[in-house]
Amino acid sequence: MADFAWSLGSPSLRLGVTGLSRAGKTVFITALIHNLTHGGRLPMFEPWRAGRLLGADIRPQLHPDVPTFDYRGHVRKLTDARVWPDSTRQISELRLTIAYESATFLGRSLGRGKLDLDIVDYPGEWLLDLPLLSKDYRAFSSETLERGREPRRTAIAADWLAHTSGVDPLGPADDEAAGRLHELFAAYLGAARGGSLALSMVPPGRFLMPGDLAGSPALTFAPLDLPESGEAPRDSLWALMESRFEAYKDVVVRPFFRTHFARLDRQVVLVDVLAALNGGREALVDLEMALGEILGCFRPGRSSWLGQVLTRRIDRILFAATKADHLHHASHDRLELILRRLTDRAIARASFSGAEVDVKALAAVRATREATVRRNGESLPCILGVPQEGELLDDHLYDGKEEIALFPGDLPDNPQALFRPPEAGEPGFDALRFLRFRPPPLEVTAEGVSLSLPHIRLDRALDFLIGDRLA
Ligand SMILES: Nc1nc2c(ncn2[C@@H]2O[C@H](COP(=O)(O)OP(=O)(O)OP(=O)(O)O)[C@@H](O)[C@H]2O)c(=O)[nH]1
Ligand SMILES: [Mg+2]
Repeated sequence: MADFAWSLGSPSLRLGVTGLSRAGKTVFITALIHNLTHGGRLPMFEPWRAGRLLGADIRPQLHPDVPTFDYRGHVRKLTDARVWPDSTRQISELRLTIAYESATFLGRSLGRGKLDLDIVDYPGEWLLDLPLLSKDYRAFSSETLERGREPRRTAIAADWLAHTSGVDPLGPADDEAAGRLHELFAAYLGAARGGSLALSMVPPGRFLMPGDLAGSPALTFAPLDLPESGEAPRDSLWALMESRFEAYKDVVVRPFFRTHFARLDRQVVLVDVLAALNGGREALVDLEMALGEILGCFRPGRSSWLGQVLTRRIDRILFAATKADHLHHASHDRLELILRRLTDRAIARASFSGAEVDVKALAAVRATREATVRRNGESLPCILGVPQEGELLDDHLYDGKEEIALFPGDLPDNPQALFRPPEAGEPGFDALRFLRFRPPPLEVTAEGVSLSLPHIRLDRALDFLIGDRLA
């Protein structure tokens, strides 16, 4: 009923901005709003090119009990302090009302067109919980322990695994024991996500970003080494952990997805391919697995929980490799190819029936410029920018002030090469190095007007995601 009543208002479009943590969701949403409200340069966005875009305003969002996306705060940080927004800790929402002139005679005769664009921002870690919904505690435990025993994870998982193997699942339901196990497990997840490993498969997501639920029983569980068969005896540690795992799904995970994902019309899936490339082959394979599991949950129909909950059909999905400004534009096609390779299987398996799918490399905020540098008689396509304070390259620590020209390395023509060990003579991952740059200074015109945030292909993304709804 609510959905029906809602659809009676002015035309609206709910855009899902999906992505793992640090993929670039908050920056993407901020840049999108900034460009639409500040007359950004969007030549590949048809309504802009045709001069039909009349303006955009931020309006109160749909859910009165959800915080408003702190657009102004984020812009201030980006443009005044030239620092990126902090990692998102809670959900927020925003409605942007876009005014346009219709492209058709009939449309124009009906007056100005209006589209309400609803966007939600949330901590990317929470997305990792979607695949948990189809798993029971036994499956969660065995998968998680198995993953922890993989060679790349052994060093960081050692303490937690050693402690787990000394715990008897059939022992008494001891709250303190559960707490200790949880602590070690959460520390392991944090280490897998952070540091140089940059792994993606680190559920449950709220363990990394608990928000105000920190310390609650629903967030105080961990996997156990369970007997091959049988059920949890009453009052056992196993039963306690199992009930908390189920509570986590029921009271934490499902309500979030039901409220904020069920009505999506369009979706942009942001993927930080470059961070995975920095992390090496294992990080890339891990990212592929995480994307596969998550996208599988969007499969329409009865076979997945989310599929049953989706009340609208998502008819367009854009997969975007973010932060393309870390590369010279000559490499953007290759970046797109890698993303295609990363998501191909997931897209095929999820069979987004009928949805139009596109893949693009973009930068919501372009932090670099391009230059060609000659070195040893060779021309290298470089990028110019100010590395963030604390970035390290070849033992040089950057102070956040110095501008440099960087040749980040060549991406392979054939993305397949990244997913298997390199052959003789082939450059490995080590040849690639991406630094994080500070947001760019805003250009000011001779009249003293500051221009909107520069971007790469944000206009194409907009055209695909909402262009047809402004026709
Ligand atoms: N150069 C460049 N860096 C970007 C861009 N977008 C994001 N980044 C970098 O990526 C980081 C993460 O971006 P966010 O938008 O905060 O990522 P998020 O998906 O909201 O992350 P969570 O809130 O942790 O889920 C930023 O701090 C920037 O360092 C971009 O367009 N260009
Ligand atoms: Mg964020």
